[in-house]
Amino acid sequence: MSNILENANINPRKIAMVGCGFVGSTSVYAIMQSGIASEIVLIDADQNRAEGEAMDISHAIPFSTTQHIYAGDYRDIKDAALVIVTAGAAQKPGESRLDLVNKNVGIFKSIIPQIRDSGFGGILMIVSNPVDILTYVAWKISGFSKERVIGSGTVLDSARLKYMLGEHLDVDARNVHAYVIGEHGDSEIVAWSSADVSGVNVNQFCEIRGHFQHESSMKKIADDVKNSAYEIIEKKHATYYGVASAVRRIAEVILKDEKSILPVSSLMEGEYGISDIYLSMPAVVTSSGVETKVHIDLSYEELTNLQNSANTLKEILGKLDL
Ligand code: 6V0
Repeated sequence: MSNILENANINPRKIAMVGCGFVGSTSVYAIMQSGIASEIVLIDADQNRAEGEAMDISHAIPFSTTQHIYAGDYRDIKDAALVIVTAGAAQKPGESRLDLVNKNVGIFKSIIPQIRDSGFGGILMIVSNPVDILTYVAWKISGFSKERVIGSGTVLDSARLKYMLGEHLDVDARNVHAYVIGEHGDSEIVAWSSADVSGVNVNQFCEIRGHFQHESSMKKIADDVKNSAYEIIEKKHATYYGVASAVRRIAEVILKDEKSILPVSSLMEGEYGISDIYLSMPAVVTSSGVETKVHIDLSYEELTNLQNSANTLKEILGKLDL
């Protein structure tokens, strides 16, 4: 696959953020601190918000590396390597991600044509919820190739899983290799059968650390991962630090062409018997977007749950007027 970001019309270190609320602004802050971008443009329906966030974040530049951060509009994204969309309504306490669908599809019908018509040629990353549905909507409306349109998917959920497993096993979370796959939402699945800690099967590692109640522990950890957004929203009305770090990591992999494996949301084309829907499964991510899906072995129960997750999303997609 040719490297999209080698196109002479693209600045390979330029990022645009569409939506500068909690998630957008925190993600820009995380990206600014990492120093991976040389230019970040902030776009929001509330121009004052974009200007205020750009000013505030710019004042931290002397503590990072030189970069240009400013509020702009869709004319500024033509040469961006990466456009990230976090615009839209967020969950209120008690609301599921899927409850947001109609509001945010309406917002996407206004945003995505403007991104397409700007002449933008880079990678489009969707973060707004329900992320799998909205990534599919963005792909359809934009007409971009499937590789160029990705969702942040279960990168955040997988980080939550690694963190919680790390705590449970009293081991560095970076040595835990485990994925949440499927929908970023209520039907997500922990792929336990492929989970390991530095090459040691997760159940074996649990026993090394003195834990023997595998079934109840796995159920509790999977439930805690799934419910953590609800709990955080109940307590502080939004979640943004975790997702901003996930967005920063995906952006870094794309801009640096790292070829890292991340569970981003990508178009399913027959994998596990699922097609024509965006879902998360591990994939090799490069500066051209999703390059190769990484097929992990699933148990019968995990596979059935993944197919049910796909059916839930397909039902919702079927009701949308695209
Ligand atoms: P927020 O703080 O309300 O920010 C949303 C921003 O979008 C506001 O600044 C709005 O002005 C702006 N906006 C609305 N309509 C438009 C438009 N047409 N064009 C440009 N800007 C617009 O919400 P928050 O930042 O908390 O959440 C944003 C989205 O991210 C929501 O859909 C969340 O559900 C979603 N999240 C996704 C996560 C993930 O892992 N994928 C995690 C957390 C939140």
